[in-house]
Amino acid sequence: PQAKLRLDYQAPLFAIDEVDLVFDLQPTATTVVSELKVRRLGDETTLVLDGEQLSLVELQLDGVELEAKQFHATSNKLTIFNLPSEGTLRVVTKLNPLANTALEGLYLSAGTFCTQCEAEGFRRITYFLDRPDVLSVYRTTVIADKASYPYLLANGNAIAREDLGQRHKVIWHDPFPKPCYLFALVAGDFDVLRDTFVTRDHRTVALELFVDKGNLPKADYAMGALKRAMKWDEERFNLVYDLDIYMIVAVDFFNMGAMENKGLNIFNSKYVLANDKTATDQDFLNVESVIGHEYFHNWTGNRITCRDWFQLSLKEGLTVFRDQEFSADLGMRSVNRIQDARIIRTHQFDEDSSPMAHPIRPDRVVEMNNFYTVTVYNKGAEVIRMLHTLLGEEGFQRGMAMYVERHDGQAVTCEDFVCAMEDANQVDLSQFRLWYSQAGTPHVYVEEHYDAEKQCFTLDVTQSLPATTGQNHKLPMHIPLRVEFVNKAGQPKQLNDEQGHAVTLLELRKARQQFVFHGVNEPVIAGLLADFSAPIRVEVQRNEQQLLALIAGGRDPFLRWDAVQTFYLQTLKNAVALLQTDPQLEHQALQVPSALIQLLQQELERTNTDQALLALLLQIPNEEALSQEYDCIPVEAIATAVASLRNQLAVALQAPLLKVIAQARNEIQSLDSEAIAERMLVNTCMALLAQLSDNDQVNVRLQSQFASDNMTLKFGALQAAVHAAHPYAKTFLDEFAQHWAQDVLVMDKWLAVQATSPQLESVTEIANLTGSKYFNWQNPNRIYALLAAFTHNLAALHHASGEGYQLIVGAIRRLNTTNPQVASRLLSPLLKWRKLPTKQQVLLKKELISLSRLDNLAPDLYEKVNQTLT
Ligand code: BAL
Ligand code: ZN
Repeated sequence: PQAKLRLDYQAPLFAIDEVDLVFDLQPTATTVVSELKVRRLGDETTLVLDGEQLSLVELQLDGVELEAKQFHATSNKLTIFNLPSEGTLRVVTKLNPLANTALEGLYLSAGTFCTQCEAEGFRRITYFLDRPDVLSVYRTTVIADKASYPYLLANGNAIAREDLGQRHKVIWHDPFPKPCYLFALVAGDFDVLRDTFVTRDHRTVALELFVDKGNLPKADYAMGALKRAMKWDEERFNLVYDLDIYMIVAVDFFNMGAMENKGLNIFNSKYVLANDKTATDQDFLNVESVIGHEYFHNWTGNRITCRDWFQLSLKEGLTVFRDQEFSADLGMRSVNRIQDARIIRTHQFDEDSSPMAHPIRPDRVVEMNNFYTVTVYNKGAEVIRMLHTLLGEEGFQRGMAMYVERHDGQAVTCEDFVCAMEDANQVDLSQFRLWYSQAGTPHVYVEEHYDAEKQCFTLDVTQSLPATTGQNHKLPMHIPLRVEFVNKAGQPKQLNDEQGHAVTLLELRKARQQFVFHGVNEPVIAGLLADFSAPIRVEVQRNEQQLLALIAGGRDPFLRWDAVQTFYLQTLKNAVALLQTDPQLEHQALQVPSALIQLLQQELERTNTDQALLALLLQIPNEEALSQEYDCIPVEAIATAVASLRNQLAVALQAPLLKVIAQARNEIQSLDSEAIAERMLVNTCMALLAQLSDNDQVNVRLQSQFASDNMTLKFGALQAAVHAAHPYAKTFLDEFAQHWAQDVLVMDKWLAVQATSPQLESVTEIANLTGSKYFNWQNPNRIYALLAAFTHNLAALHHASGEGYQLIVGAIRRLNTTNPQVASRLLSPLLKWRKLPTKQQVLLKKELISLSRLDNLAPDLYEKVNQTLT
């Protein structure tokens, strides 16, 4: 496969102004008739259309069949010679949707016809200029059997319906020009939840939510979330919905989370279906954020789209930022912020240090599907957030308004976005643009000095950016560093600039920079990176007293949480160091500082603490997070150290942990922030306590929590028991399976809880689960729940037997031809083989080499394997 380069971009040579599609849907032989109004944009007369695995049935230009010498067709390309300046092409292709297991293009799964066209799936439906900068107005006719497919849907508004006897037909028209990746079609049988939304300009929009028969009771929450998102976007971003109808269809077989097709979103059912019997609080929050995300794309993605796929973060980074703000405005802002930071630190930093490291705007791509990454999405959102921090809400919204005014209806670049922000605010963002082009995680080293005589406090700041694949030399970045200060006694302290204003934001721009504060009458400690103001690593020496002062006096919740995390990490790293010198030490290697225990005790006893924040404070870094601290990952020592810390905290804190659980009010039906926070705390406490299986009080509590009707609590008890290898674990697992056997989404939790257990006894248990009736190799959700979850189980994946590698590489081989996109997601955690101990390196490299030699290796896998082995 050939790589494409960002800098090779060339504007399209032809426009396709109108597209008229007719789908005659049959499970194994669907006919697609496509009429394209094509217009030459320059002198070029040879038109090359993209295709993938297509078979051409008919080809006409302006009603006349083309002769053999006038075109050349392969399954992947259709070349037409001597095109006039304008003309109508009629292209007929035949597809087998039932055989389409890759779930890209048009496929039939679980009795539903469904499409997925982003990034390059439309070319699997018909020959086309499959690139996001070709915008067309679509008319789509769908014809199918009436009994099996009563609902025939496509983008835009339904403009005609016709009964054809056994079959029927619906014609849709979408007035907004769009790229083909936003095309969608669905045909199936559903229950429909209907509602309306009145826009602020008093238009009534019909809202329709399509779910599998019998699932209506699980659809209300998603509908509510959609209405909240529509209102929020009007109020906070001044963006109003444009069509008369907004449809969402939930399907069971879907590679991604959801897809923002114009007017017809297609969702993975796990981000729609939720009620309190089946969904955890986290599931509800995910539904709300994904519903919001896809809705927000209507402006940031659909009305203004990407010029080329290298610009993916233009719409994704911005839309993730928007969905994060939506969730924060409606829910628990500080908790969300900590969770966002955790994703960046654990997963995005990991990607940055892997052979697939790329900037948020990549320069080189073999398979576009490989770039729907935590870097493009989540780091992309952090880059937008930094702009927001630098410009403020008002300035940012001024920039947004200018971006929309300038580019509505266009396909544009990240550069266009930055220019709008710059022009609207009269600022120079030249250096800030490096966030789009330089890959990797900036390291910022800070030293503090206090001069009592001069009453002067100084921060010496050095930044560096490690080399990444293809980028050896980097320039200093423009980094917004939010700060606050405390004194040694743990009291907040205000430091002023020369004008007497409190300093809350430092802008780093140079490789070395000094910030000097005068009139500081006592030594202070800087809380650095408040609100996680940049996706960077900050390194500063902190002793116990300083950490305690920051925890006591910090006002920013992220800073307080981060100080506790540092405390945990220092403790764990000390233990790992001891274990590396003497592995026999086992659990005695870990000395939990008494100050840490005391601190947690105090937090548990404070009556006015935010319960969600307390829960986060009590969650120790997991094995994956700790592994980020090492260039060579000591797999076994990490697992031992983390297990030991968990255990010792449970022993030391058992009384206050039990008290918290006993005091819980258990308003199990409520989804307000307080009720969610309480359940978060109860589950966190139980996760620790479940390790004390000889404590009767714990066992009684564990059992009664598992008996709860609320899924958050029930699943919390199940996870606590399984992950602690509590004697109840097996009974709970059996009971859970018996009760929920019919609900695949609930059973995904059952698969995942086993795959992620730090106490997993052998990889064979997971291998055996691939043979259970709850698993299905055709369904991405099952594969993510069991196998992708397993790839994040550090100790099990990297077990020295190599069985973890065999399991995952075996799965990748199997999926290579059936669903390469899913296969490729399983591969990512294996790319960091060079950071493993020698024994694991040898085993994993062998598996990767054998994978690289596979016949028909999909481009998705080729790109990653090649990158990691060279
Ligand atoms: N555009 C792909 C799915 C999403 O990010 O919304
Ligand atoms: Zn998106």
